[in-house]
Amino acid sequence: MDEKELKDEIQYNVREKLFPLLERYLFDTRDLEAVLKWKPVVLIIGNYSSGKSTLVNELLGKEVQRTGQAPTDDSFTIITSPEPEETENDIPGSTLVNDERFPFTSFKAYGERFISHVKMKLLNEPFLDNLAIIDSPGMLDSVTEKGRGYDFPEVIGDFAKLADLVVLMFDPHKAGTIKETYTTIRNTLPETASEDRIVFVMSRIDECDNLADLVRSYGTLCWNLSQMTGRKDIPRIYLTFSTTVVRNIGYLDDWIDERTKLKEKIMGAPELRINNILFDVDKKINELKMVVEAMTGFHRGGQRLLKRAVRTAFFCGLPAFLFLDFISQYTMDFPRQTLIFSLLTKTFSINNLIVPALGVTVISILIGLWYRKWTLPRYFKKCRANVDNLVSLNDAYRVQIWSRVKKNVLALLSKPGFEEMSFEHQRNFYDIEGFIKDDLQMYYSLK
Ligand SMILES: Nc1nc2c(ncn2[C@@H]2O[C@H](COP(=O)(O)OP(=O)(O)OP(=O)(O)O)[C@@H](O)[C@H]2O)c(=O)[nH]1
Ligand SMILES: [Mg+2]
Repeated sequence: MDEKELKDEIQYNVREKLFPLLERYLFDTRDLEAVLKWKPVVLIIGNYSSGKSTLVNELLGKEVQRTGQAPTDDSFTIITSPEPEETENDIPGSTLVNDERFPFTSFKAYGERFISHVKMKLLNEPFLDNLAIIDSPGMLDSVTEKGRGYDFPEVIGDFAKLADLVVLMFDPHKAGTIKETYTTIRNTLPETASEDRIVFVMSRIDECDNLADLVRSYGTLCWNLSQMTGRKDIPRIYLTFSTTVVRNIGYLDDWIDERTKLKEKIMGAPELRINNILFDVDKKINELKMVVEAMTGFHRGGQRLLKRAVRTAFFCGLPAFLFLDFISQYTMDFPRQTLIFSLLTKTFSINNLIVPALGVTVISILIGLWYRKWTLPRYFKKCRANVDNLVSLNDAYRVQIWSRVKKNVLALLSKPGFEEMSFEHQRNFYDIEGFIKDDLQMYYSLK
C-alpha cells in the first residue's frame, strides 16, 4: 500500500468508524477533519524581522513574500500550488474561509479582522503539490502592539494543529524576549503541536560580530527557551543565516550547512504526514475512550439504581398482586371473589386478575415515576458533583487527558434522562478498543 492509499484508507475509516462516536460524545471533529483532508503543512512563526519571509522566498527560489527590517507583514499567507484546473493566483481570506476544499472554514469564527489578514497564494511549484507553507505575521511585544483585532495566539494554535512542522524563528537581537513569542511557546504550542513537530531556528546569526557574540546570543535563547518550555534539555536549535541576503560570511562558512539542513527538514515535512495524522487520531481516541469510560462507569451505577427500583417494584407489587383485591373487596365489595380464594377453590377466571394486575400496574408506575423524577436526577446531580470519581486517575497522563475531556462528560450529564443510561456506552467502548487494536495498529505497522 503506498502512502496515498494508506492516507485514503485512514481517512475513510476514521470518518466512518470514529466520527460518529466522537460526535455522540460531543467532540468537535473539525480539527481532525482538517488534518485528514488536506496536504502537509509547514507553519513558520516567530519574532518580527527574524527572517521568516526571507526563508520562505529561499524555499520557493523567488521573491514571493515581502521582506524588510521593520515589522513588515501583518498577514498570514498560505502558499501552495493550484489544483490542476486552476491557475496561479491569490485567494483572499473571505473566499478562503468559505471554501470547503480547504481546512480553514472554522477560522471564520475569528472575525473580519482576521479574514482580512489571511490569504492564499497559488504558485506553480511542483513541490507545493504536496506541501503548503504558511508565512505568518511577526510576533510583537504587547507594548508595541496596537491590537491585532483577533485572537492571535488562538489563530497560531489552530494553524499549528494543522501543521506537520512548526518552524519557530528567533534572531540574535530578540532571543526569546518578545511577549507574543513567550505566550505562544508557553501556552499555545504545548496544547496544539507535539514537541517533535517544532523546529527551533535562530536566524540572522551573521549579525553577531564574532563567535563570542554568537555564543552569548545562543546562550540567552537557550535560557529563555528553558524558562518558556519548562524543559531542562535544550532542543536542537538551527543556527542559520540567509545566504541570499548575506554576502560577506566571514567566520560563518562552517554554518552554511545548517541552512541546507533546515531547508531539507522543511522539505521533508510531507514524510511526517501519516505519522502526524496517526498521532492526532491516537490522541483523539484516547480522549474519546476516557469519556466513554466515564459514561460506562456512570451507566453501571445507574444500572444498580435501576435494579434496586425493579426490586422495590417487585416487593411492593407482590403483596399488591396477592392482597389488594382483599382490600377492594372489603371496601368496595369488588371483586366478588379474590384471586387467592379463586385459586384455592379452583374457580379461577381471568376476571380474578383485574384488581391484582391493576395494583401491580399502579405500583410499577408510581415506582417508575419516583425513579424518573427523583432517583435519576439525583444520581445525575451526584455524578456531576463527583465527576472525577467516574474514571480512575492513576497516572499523570490520564489526569492530563481528563482535564481536557471532563467538560464533555459534564455536558452529557447535564440532561437527566434514559439516553445516557443505555448499554450503548459499553458497546462503544469495545468498538473503540477494536479500532485501536485492529485499525490503528495496522496503520502503524504499514506506515
Ligand atoms: N543579515 C541578515 N539579514 C537577514 C537575514 N535574513 C533576513 N534578513 C533581513 O532581515 C529583514 C527581515 O527579514 P524578513 O524575512 O522580512 O523577516 P520576517 O520574519 O518575515 O519579518 P515580519 O514579516 O515583519 O515578521 C529583511 O531586511 C531581510 O533582508 C539574515 O540571515 N541575515
Ligand atoms: Mg515576513
